[in-house]
Amino acid sequence: MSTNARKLRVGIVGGGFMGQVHGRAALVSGATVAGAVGSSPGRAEAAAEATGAERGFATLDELLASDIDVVHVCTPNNTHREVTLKALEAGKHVVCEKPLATSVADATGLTAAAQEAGLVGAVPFVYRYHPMVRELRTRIAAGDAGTITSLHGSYLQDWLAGADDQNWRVDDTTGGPSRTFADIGSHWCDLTEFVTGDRIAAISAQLRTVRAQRGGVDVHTEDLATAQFRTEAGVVGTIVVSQVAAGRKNRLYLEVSGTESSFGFDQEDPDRLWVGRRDASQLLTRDPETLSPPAARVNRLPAGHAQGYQDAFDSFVADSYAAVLGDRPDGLPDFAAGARSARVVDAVLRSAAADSAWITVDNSVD
Ligand code: SOE
Repeated sequence: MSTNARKLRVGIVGGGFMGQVHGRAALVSGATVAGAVGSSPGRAEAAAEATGAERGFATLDELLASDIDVVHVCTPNNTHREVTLKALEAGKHVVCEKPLATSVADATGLTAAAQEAGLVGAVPFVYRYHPMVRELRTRIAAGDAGTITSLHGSYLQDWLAGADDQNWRVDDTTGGPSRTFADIGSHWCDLTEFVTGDRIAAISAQLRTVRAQRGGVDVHTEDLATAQFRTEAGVVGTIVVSQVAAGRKNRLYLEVSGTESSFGFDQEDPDRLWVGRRDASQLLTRDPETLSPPAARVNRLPAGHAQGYQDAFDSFVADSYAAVLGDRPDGLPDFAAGARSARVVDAVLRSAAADSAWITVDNSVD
């Protein structure tokens, strides 16, 4: 990964789980985490402690008035637009948690705002940064799959399986109109499009809310979704995403089937890539000696030293900072990727609302 020519100063907005992940990645990337903002002025110091920041700022405005280069937006989804716009207006580059915004119009608007301001906007579709994902992408680009015949997989979690499990993501006023698909289905779709270089063209989806109430409060967001889709190249696929699948913690699985080779990637076993062939299938392990150059570029540790989620996040943040410093790192998920994801999520919602009608995804924009 590229090293910073200059020490960037960054601020983190939000001190929850994701704020902490961003803070660690910023420190690993050599940046100074100059400040953090919490959910209220009284939470400023707690946010600073949680994210490893030098100090807490009572308000976003105070953070933006300081000499930071980059803002990490790790707040509930309904605030992404406002916080990101303010940061861009203050001339700061932005790393904004996904979903970039809760509507296509807002996500598109933020993409345009970053472009017009000449500032970097990055969205952490971090599974792109597992070396074995880059290996898969390289092999597909080289034609190793032959003709891709189908795409399938799932993204399953169980942290909202309980009747009273709660989180701000459950509430559509803070999380947005889609929960499970926008939160994790978005990762799966981004990853699939990233490794295949092919885009989802049309989708037919079903949503289910298994827990109609949580803690006595009505739930308006989906606990799970299933979808079938076809791509621009005419490949067919299916996906199941759920946050109520007991026993599955954060299991994203993607299988690409081809006439020559098939590939299977499991986010909970990210140092391996299954390569299926009719005669001799293989389980490739992450070994920098044998990785293709694009995969080796995001490799962090020697063979046999397990790499995982935080490492992928560290590589993503390192690339975001490299972009801030003028590089064009290959495969950095930018705001356009966030807006693209919003269009896919929107198609899922519209399909489900129309009894699983096929909805065309707007692919007229990049
Ligand atoms: C919660 O569902 C969550 O933290 C997501 O928001 C992340 O994007 C995913 O990587 C893990 O799960």
